[in-house]
Amino acid sequence: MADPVIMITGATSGFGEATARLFAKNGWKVIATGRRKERLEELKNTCPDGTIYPMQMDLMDHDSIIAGVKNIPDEFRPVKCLFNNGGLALGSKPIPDAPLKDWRVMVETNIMGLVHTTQELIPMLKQAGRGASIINVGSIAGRYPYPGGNVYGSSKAFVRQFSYELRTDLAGSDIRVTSFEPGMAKSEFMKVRSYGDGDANEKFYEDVEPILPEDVADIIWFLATLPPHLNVNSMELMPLIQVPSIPTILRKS
Ligand code: NDP
Ligand code: 8X3
Repeated sequence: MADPVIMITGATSGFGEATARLFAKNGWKVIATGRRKERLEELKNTCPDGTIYPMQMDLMDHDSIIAGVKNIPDEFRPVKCLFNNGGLALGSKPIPDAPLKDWRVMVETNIMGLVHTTQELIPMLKQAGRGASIINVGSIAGRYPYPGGNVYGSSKAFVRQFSYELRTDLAGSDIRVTSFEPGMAKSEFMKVRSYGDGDANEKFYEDVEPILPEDVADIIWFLATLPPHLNVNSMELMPLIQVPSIPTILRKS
């Protein structure tokens, strides 16, 4: 039987890269996507031969998604698991100081990129048959608001609801759908959020034990290889050092 195939958006860093490496090591083929071509090539060159198909693709550019999917070679078809992971937060300013252009990028990437990729992949996932799955990366930010979370958190709330809508519309097919919602995790997430400030990234994760990309990879492996009659609808994951707390009270004094 042919090796199963996973397509991962945002495989150039963080969760996506760690997941690509784990699946490639465990005998899957991986369609690894992202904008940074040199990182995709590096991934290909450091994983077992023939396991990685690098696909340069911009989630904000619908045409690049269509072209990328159209050009997937036969040996990487059909896709059995779509890991909709690529995304970002930009900035931490509260409303109304946050720049509209950052909001636009988050909506275009986290919402429209995910929707377009899903739409393009569904025919192939149907072909893959029993055991196929879509795993969407939401966030605890989509459930618990925090100052400055505004459009980022809202985009991730969309991901959770869209996952449930997808599951409903795909009922009767073999495709499982999961909304995976992690909390604080160490990747390049804060570097991107702070417009490229690597020091801010390091500082953010000082003195805490966050989720690691390899932890996420293990969970994606668990979800993608569950028996085909099971569907995890949503999974919220926090590091032990992060707690969901009671809503904030603003006292008069
Ligand atoms: P990283 O910044 O390390 O990785 C983000 C990935 O998304 C990169 O591979 C990047 O690739 C890709 N990406 C971003 N924008 C685009 C785009 N326009 N087109 C294609 N790819 C894009 O962060 P994480 O690994 O932490 O983030 C992965 C997902 O997890 C995101 O959706 C994030 O919102 C979510 N998340 C992160 C948490 C955390 O605390 N780290 C917690 C909860 C959710 P490239 O730049 O090469 O295009
Ligand atoms: C990333 C987690 O809480 O930093 O989605 O927004 S959080």
